[in-house]
Amino acid sequence: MPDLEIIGIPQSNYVWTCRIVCAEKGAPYKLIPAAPHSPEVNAVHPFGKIPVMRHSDVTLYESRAICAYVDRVFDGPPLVPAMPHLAAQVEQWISVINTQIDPLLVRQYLLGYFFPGTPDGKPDRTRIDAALPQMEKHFAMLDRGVGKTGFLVASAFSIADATLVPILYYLTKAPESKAMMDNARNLNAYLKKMMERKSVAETTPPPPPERHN
Ligand SMILES: N[C@@H](CCC(=O)N[C@@H](CS)C(=O)NCC(=O)O)C(=O)O
Repeated sequence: MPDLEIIGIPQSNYVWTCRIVCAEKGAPYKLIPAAPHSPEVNAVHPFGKIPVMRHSDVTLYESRAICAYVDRVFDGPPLVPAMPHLAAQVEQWISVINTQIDPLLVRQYLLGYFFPGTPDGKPDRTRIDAALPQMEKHFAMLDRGVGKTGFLVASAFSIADATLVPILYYLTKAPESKAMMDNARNLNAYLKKMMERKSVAETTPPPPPERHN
C-alpha cells in the first residue's frame, strides 16, 4: 500500500495536476477522493481547498508545493530543469497560470457553466460574458508559449505542463473556449499530444457533461 496520499476529487484541475506529476515520476500513491472543505481536507488546508497531500509525517497543501515535493522525493525524470533560467521559466508559467489563467478561465468562465450557482442551474451568462473579452489574450499567450517546442519550457515536460493541461482539457468542454482552442493551432496540437501522454491519459477523470449556451 503506497504511503503517499493525494487527497481531493479527481475532477479538480489541481488534483489532476498532482496526479500527472506522480505518474510522470512513477510515484505510487493512493487517491482519496475528498471534496473541498471536507474534514480530511480541512485537516491540512487552512482554506479547505484541494488537493492536499500526506506522505508519512509530511502534510502539504497547494498543488505547486505538492508537485515540487513529489518531484524531489521520487525517482524518475526531473520535472523542473536544472538550468536556473529554465527552472525560473517553469516557476513563471506556474505563477501566471495560478494567478491569471485559472482565475479567469476556470473560476470565472468554466465554473460559470459547470457550477453556476444560478437559481435555475443555467449558465451564469453575466459571469461568462464578462470573461470573454479577456480570454482571447490568454489563448494567444498560451498559443505562443507552446509554439516553439511543443512544451511550455525548453523541450521537456515539466510541472508547468502538468499545471496547464487539465485546464486546457476542460476548456474544450464549453462553447466559446472550445472555439478559441480550435483557432489556436499550436495549443490545439499541444493538447492533443498531451492527452495521448501516458501520465495524462491514465489520470484523466471522467468527462464532465458538455455545456452549451
Ligand atoms: N492554489 C490552489 C488552488 C486550489 C483550488 O482552487 N482548488 C479548488 C478545486 S480545483 C477548490 O478546492 N475549490 C474550493 C474552494 O475554493 O472553496 C492550488 O494550487 O492547490
